[in-house]
Amino acid sequence: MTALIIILCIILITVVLVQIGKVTELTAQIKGERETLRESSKWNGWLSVAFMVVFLVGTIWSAYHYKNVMLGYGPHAAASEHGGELDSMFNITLIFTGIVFVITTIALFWFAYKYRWSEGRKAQFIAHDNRLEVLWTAIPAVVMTLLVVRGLNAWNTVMADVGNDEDYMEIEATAQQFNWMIRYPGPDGKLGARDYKKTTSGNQIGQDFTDPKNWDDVIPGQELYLPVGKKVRVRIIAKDVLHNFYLPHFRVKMDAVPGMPTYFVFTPVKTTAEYRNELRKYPEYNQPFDPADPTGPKRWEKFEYELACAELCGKGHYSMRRIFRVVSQEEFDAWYRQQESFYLTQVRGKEDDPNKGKVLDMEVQQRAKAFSESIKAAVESANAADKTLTLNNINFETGAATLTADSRYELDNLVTAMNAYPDMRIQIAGHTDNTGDPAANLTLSQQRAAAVVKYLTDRGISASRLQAAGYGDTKPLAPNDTEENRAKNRRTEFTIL
Ligand SMILES: [Cu+2]
Repeated sequence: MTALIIILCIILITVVLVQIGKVTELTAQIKGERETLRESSKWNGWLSVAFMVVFLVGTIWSAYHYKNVMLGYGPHAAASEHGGELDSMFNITLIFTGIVFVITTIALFWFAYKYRWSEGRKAQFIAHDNRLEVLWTAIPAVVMTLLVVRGLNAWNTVMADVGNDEDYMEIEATAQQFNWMIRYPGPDGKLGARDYKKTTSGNQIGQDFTDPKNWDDVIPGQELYLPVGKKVRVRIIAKDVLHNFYLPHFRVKMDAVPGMPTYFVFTPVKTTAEYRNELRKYPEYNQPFDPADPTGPKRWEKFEYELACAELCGKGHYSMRRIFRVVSQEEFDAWYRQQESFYLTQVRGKEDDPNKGKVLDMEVQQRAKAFSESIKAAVESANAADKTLTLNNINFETGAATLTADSRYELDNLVTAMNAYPDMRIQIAGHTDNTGDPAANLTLSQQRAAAVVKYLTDRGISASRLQAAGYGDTKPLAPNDTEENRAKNRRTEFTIL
């Protein structure tokens, strides 16, 4: 229906224009060609002047009207250390081009008016003028040189990479159709190696998990945090097509190119809360965020720093939006502590874990820490039930009392604890599940407890502080009805006496 109306309108307008043309022709015949020419030239001249005025006033008015929503003006001062430099460069360019814009606009339309057709006037023919040539070559050349030199200077400042001794945080942004995968280093502060050949559905950015630096790396969820005042280096990579890493409020913009890592270094200087407070001072941002809900939150309250893809990378391009929150170092640390290692939570122990069956240094450290904490709690507790602890990660060869090699980590933690608490005496207890002969289970559990005691005495712990006991299947923790429960019942415990 709308299309039909539009077509009808176009036809009608065409008919009207044709009719106007016919009327003009007719008047020209009546009044004479010369008179018509003078009339229409005068009209065109005045219309040019009117257009010039409306155009210039409109341009200047709209720039003024929208000044508080443009980056670099009003509340939108750059939120990064280098941003001000870029803003002032854009301003200088704007001043030069603005002057030229106003002069050429006035000249163009004024000349159209002044030199409109008039009886007997002839155009002057100038074949060549050296002075003019020099003028209009030299002025743009000088201005351009100034702008380019300033721009190069700014580029070198902004694109300077981090120095060796600088304190900075490195994160990584991998673009793909249509999302960003942002990776933070773990507590080691280093991002692990990647190899595109290792990319799988469970390892989207191709982390090489044989590299220990990868083990603690974090791939956070939707919310991303950055500490204010801390230098950030972003490694930027694309997996498929060209994307662009754009943080407009920080004046950070860099292509993400497949096969060619790029980077950007910047320091956020304004927290999200500070930016919101700045916006709050302007009427534009005191409008309701959702026009349908006039009593709801204001626009300034909902402000977030956003990461956008600034390259038209495909039909889902618009969805490549992420939120960065800039917060104080303390708030950042609190958020960072909650983040879990991608490797340990998603890959460790699974089919494609290249370290399957190995105990990692970081796990040894974590377990030692957890062990010393739980033993401290048990020693200090007045409750008898709290004095019995299960030795995790202790394994024996099937059906035998021989400790497997990877049991030593937990046993060494126990040795450390025995040395830390020289008065502590313990009983080691072996337990089995209910499969097999009960008498054999009992013997096996006794032998296994004895094997643990032997491990400890071999490392200098006095035998007088140790007892071994075997309970077979007589003290299950859970009914022996599932494999999971049976695994729970096969255990080695120790009780502080
Ligand atoms: Cu994109």
